[in-house]
Amino acid sequence: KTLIIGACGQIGTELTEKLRAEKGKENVIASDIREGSKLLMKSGPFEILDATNYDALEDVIVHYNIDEVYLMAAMLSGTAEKFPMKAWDLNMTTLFNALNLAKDGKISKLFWPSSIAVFGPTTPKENTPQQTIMEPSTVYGISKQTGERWCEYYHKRYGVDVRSIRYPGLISYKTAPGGGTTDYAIEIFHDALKESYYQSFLSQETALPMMYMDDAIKATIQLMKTDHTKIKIRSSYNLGGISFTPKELAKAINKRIPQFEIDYEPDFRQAIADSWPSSIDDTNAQEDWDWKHEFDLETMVDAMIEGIKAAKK
Ligand code: VAH
Repeated sequence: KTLIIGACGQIGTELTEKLRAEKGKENVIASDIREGSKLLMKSGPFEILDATNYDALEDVIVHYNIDEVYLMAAMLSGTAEKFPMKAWDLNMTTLFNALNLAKDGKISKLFWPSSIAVFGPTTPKENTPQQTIMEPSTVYGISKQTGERWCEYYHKRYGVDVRSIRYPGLISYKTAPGGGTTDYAIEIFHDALKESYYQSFLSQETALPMMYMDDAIKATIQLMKTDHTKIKIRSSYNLGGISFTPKELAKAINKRIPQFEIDYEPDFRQAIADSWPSSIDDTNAQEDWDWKHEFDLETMVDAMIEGIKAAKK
């Protein structure tokens, strides 16, 4: 059986939906620190769980006979700058608890999300390679870089089957964004449809690596299904997707909503975005587990606008 920690989050919500559709809802236990959407709560087993508590996590693993875990709980880049020590504790303690349960044979497979936030201002910005300079300047990025080092250590030293992806900014409409720097690319759609206006907290030329959520979920499940002999990277795989600036995104939205207007008022998150790459090379994911993203900027914009309109009905 599968346990999703952080199932009510931006990725967790859609990951739970997809895994329940694939594995049967009784085989996928959703958990989070608080309850989630009505859809999620009524579509299968749910546990209130603080995964920083080892005993509480172990109880759920034993009670449901869990063998694989998706650890999706974390504090994202924007919020983590406001609460550095809380972010470090949440992001690292949950990872150590999951890694130690795997080391002790209590679970057989673990997915843990990293992020392009592991790269910093000294990293080459264009087509950032899998192995390169990594001097992250955010608490969130530091926690993800350190987490990658521990995942690789636990795999090499104890044979733990932990798999990871460096997600780019993820764009979706089914849950509210969770305190990230790339969240402008989500908020912009809701505001464009509500009031044909959006004030961007990033400047117009800030290019960032992005991906539509359907592609990110597909990649996550595809990596977890891949035969372990094909997995060459046990820190975390680069995942590229698309790359665009707020200006390019606004232009694509204007084609669908001609009256839409945008202003730019960069806030503290501009410095975070400036420290990240603008595009990512994911050749290793393509070669090791046949990764290929499907949504480009235009199809992502259509999917978001249609999705938000449908959800309003
Ligand atoms: C954030 N959405 O903005 C997350 C992600 C690459 C960005 O890690 O913090």
